[in-house]
Amino acid sequence: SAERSVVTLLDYGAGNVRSVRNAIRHLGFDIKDVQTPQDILNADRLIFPGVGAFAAAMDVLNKKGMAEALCTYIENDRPFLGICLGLQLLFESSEENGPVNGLGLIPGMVQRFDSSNGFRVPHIGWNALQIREDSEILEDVGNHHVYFVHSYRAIPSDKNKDWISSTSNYGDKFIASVKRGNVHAVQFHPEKSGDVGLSILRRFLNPKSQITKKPVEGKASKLAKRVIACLDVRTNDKGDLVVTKGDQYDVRENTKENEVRNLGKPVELAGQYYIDGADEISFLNITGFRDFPLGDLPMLQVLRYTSENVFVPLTVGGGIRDFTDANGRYYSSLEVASEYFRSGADKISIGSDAVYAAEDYLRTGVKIGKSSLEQISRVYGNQAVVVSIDPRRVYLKDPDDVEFKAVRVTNPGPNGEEFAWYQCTVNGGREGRPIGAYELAKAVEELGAGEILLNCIDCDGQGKGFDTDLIKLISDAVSIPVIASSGAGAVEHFSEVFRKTNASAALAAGIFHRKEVPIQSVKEHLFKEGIEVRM
Ligand code: 1PR
Repeated sequence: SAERSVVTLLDYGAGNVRSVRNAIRHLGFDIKDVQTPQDILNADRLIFPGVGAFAAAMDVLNKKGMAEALCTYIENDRPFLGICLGLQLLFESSEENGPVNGLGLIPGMVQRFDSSNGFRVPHIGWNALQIREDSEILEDVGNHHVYFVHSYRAIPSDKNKDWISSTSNYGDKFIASVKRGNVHAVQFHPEKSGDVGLSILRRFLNPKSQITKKPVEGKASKLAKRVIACLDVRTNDKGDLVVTKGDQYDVRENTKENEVRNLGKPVELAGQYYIDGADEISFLNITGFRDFPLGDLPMLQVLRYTSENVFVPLTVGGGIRDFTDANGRYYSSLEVASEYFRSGADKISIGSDAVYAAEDYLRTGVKIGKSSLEQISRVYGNQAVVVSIDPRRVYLKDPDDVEFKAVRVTNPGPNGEEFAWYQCTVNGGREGRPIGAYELAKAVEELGAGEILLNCIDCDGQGKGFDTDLIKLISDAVSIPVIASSGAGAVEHFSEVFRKTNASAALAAGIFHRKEVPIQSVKEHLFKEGIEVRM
């Protein structure tokens, strides 16, 4: 067979570029890694997926002599594709921990999104583009959405307008991609944008496949509401890793044997949900709190295999905390998270350990910086850290009966109680803690969480709809995205949660596993209801 073509990848080791590698390989290309500045100059085709913080990236590029090589390569109009920070670094400067100078090839400063007008930062999710003519690699995008995750962006101006190949809207209009000659860069993640993203990469890798088609003149776009498929994963009694699903967190069958409910194989199901149009996939290692996850190699394998064929964001949670094993070897939560990232996760999700961190923070008023949440968010950025909240509803006659934030509930409690507070739990709902979901959400936002996965034990597996009282409470309290979870039973539950609350995404498990409601039907329903979704 013909030799596979080679693409050069600039990975300066500051973070996870596994998904870019997977996408390149999936498209049939081999990867040559840049080791020296000369490798940049010798490249036929260079992909630069920037990760981490702007200043740190510039530092590495300067120290390794790669900044100059990159400028020369780009100024010589050699085929280049920058991704995310790989676009931002082309600009003159960034205000991220700065101002810090960039490569200075494109006029303008990269600035933080303005969150003052209610737009949540980071900008996480699927947005459509307004594409200019001659964008070449964006030809197939049309009105499709692509996946963004960033807190900083460059703004179009007279000085940089010749570079702009597409813009998008989030609060204001920002630069979604640039192009000049053979040089391209995109703010979004083609490697996480499903088929549309793969086609962008394919066009860059295979310029011969380019036919100059007129791009669709897009309209101003809104961030799409995401539909997430969640796989609760654990080892069953036979020792196999299975997708399971609880009823109010109880995952054992109601039989004499009491076996763990088995709804399928994790890699297969995740692959199916990707094909079915899930905007994101979450794996929760639900016994991670007691079984050390790095001992749980099958879970890491699940991530590795899944990320080879699934090109939407993957989140993994369960067991992220400091741990000392039976031999006395100590593992930091950061090591656990790093292993998850290396195996293909885009985000990690922290449950129990975030509750303890929030309790400490609220008690002392001091951010120690040592919690798993703070450490992982410092190293990987807050967009990579989700906090999973597992609250249980506690009804109240009088909201002043507790020191925690209570709400008036839509459906009164068993004794006619009109109020409730939402008590956080740890260890898969087994232990209630002295902190409410509201207090926890606000604390973890301050500690560096980039997103909240909001479950509700009472609703889990019931199919009666999301707890919109809870979701409204939390999504109004924080300015990071909130994922509504637990209780979806019909397509109408999704439109209801988006209409009644400020949730950015809705997650479901049971209805997808049992094939009661396909993801596509959820999307079609939302679309019909006038809610922006990725089709
Ligand atoms: O505490 O950091 O080790 O994280 C443990 C993680 O595992 C947490 O994210 C916690 O939510 C999750 N978890 C622990 N035990 C269970 C259980 O079910 N016994 N699952 C569990 C949480 C909730 C959702 C579920 C939605 C939607 N499951 O993941 O998918 O409720 O379900 P539905 O659509 O069927 O209603 P740590």
